[in-house]
Amino acid sequence: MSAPSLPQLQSVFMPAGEAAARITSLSWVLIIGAALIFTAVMGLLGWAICAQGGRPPRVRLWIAGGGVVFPLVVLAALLAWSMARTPGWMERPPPGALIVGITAHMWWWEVRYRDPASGREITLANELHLPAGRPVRLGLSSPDVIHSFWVPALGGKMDMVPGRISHLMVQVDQPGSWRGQCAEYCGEQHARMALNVVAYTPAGFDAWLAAQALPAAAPSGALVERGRDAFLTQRCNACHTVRGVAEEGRLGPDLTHVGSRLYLGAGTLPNQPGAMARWVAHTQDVKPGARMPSSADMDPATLEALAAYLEHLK
Ligand code: HEC
Ligand SMILES: [Cu+2]
Repeated sequence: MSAPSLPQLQSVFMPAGEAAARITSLSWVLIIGAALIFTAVMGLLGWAICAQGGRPPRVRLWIAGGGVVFPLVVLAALLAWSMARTPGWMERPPPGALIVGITAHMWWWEVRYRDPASGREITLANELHLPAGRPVRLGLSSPDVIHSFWVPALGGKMDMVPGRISHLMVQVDQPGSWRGQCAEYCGEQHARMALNVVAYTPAGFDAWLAAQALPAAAPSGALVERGRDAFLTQRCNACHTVRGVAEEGRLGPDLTHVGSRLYLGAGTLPNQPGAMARWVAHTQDVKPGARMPSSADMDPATLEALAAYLEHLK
């Protein structure tokens, strides 16, 4: 389970799996076909403009052929071809599929797994970790406004509508990492609502999941211990859960393993040294409107301890 690199690429033209590749080839057919038809229509238009005066020959044939028969044939062929290429396994998950729940919030993603050992729920934020070569069924929902799940390399895009659960099957062929983004305007920080996908080998995924299933790491050293106490005295637990420490907070991301996250704030800050303190003290400068208050007047010693504690939660 090597450390994943920060995913940058976000392109439908680099599909990560079979279903996505089908959508990409369909896109190419549409783009090239539309370009050819556009060129032909412009050519005809030029011809009509140049040949001023007089009726062109066989007007009815052009109108009926170009206006009715041609679009009917092209659209019917496209419909049949795209239906034939839509995988039949979209409706029912194949046996052995991994089930992952994703809830879109303003403006971050909550991602839930079941621990196969204990059956308990494992919750993380803004990252979707997958085993390569295994089908994954996503259950998608939203408690607030309409968001849209879109990781271009995985193909497909699915609206996340309040009060409804939608499903999407995804599968990647190889380990790697890709970037996704909320694709339905959802308010002030819609642009900072990124989702990163990381795929492992099957064994690497099992190791990752087992590590995520563990409760928060016990503090090692006085600074980190003070940081854990500050997490409680500063009432961070009103909104955040750290499994094994405080488990009631549900308004913000689960922080049990926040130290292992690639980014903070849904792609806003790379999770480098210093990022935790900056996020906590200056939340509203870093991500204005985010539903977490800044702690700008926290005393520096407490902030340092708190940041050390959060970084320690690998
Ligand atoms: C009113 C609820 C609330 C309180 C109180 C709160 N947070 Fe947050 N926190 C949030 C929300 C909501 C987010 C997600 C913001 C976003 O990305 O848009 C968040 C995000 C974070 C993140 C980034 C997590 C990630 O994976 O992106 C960290 C770290 C964090 N909070 C730490 C703290 C600490 C430390 C405190 C106490 C000083 C605290 N929070 C207090 C609601 C809260
Ligand atoms: Cu959104």
